[in-house]
Amino acid sequence: MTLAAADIALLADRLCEAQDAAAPIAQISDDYPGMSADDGYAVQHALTQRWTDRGARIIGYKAGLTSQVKMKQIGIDVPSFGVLTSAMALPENGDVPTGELIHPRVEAELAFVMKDELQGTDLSIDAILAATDFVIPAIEIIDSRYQNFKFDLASVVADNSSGARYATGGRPMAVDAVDLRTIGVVVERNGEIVAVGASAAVLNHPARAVSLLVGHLSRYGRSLPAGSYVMTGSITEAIPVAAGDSVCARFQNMGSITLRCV
Ligand code: OOG
Ligand code: MG
Repeated sequence: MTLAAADIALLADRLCEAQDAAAPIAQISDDYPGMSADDGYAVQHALTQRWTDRGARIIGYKAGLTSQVKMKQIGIDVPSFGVLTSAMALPENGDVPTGELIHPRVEAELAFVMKDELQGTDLSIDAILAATDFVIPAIEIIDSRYQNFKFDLASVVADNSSGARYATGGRPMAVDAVDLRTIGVVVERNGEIVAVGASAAVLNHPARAVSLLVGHLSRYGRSLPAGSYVMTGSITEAIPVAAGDSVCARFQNMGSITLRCV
């Protein structure tokens, strides 16, 4: 199915309003059952334009559903991509504004900062690493705009792959200073360990998520610009948080990020 331009605009408005009001809606494919993932990305694109029209800048991109635990948690076995804007960035060790969110969940991820522009499909891990400036620990706060965090692929990509906020912290590392497959991660909520994982959980190597993202952008005639900040997907299952919680993601040899939910 290919959505009409008027429907794309209407759905982007619906998602934009749900996010602004922190009020959940039914997944949009309920009203458009034949909707494809491409339709979802068309809605995401229109949604992104609403944000940039308001003055947000695109800082980079996120890949999601790149680990088995996440695919199982959500019930979708295809990676989904989204944009990261300046309006979503939280300061290091900052506050998560839960009043602006519906049902936030926290994810521990590795982020890549790119030094060269990339385009093309099936780029090798070596090609991705050669174009990477450094990697750094990250936390993503996802927040589906859909009731009960329930959605199919078309609906979640339309909703910018549940992207809501993100924070970066810890130590930046050159790609040849670490084995990017074996970084252990521990997620704590209020001092209690709630998830553990290792970075190979992301497609056996998180650089593969960057390669898939570049392939995705290339399909739409775009590229991954130099300087982009790329989140590669949660290493563990996502952890629900509420006001009053403190969360900490510890990355082996790379430091930690702590956020307070207010
Ligand atoms: C979709 C976004 C998943 C990740 O890191 O796997 C994601 C969702 O789970 O709502 O960001
Ligand atoms: Mg994520």
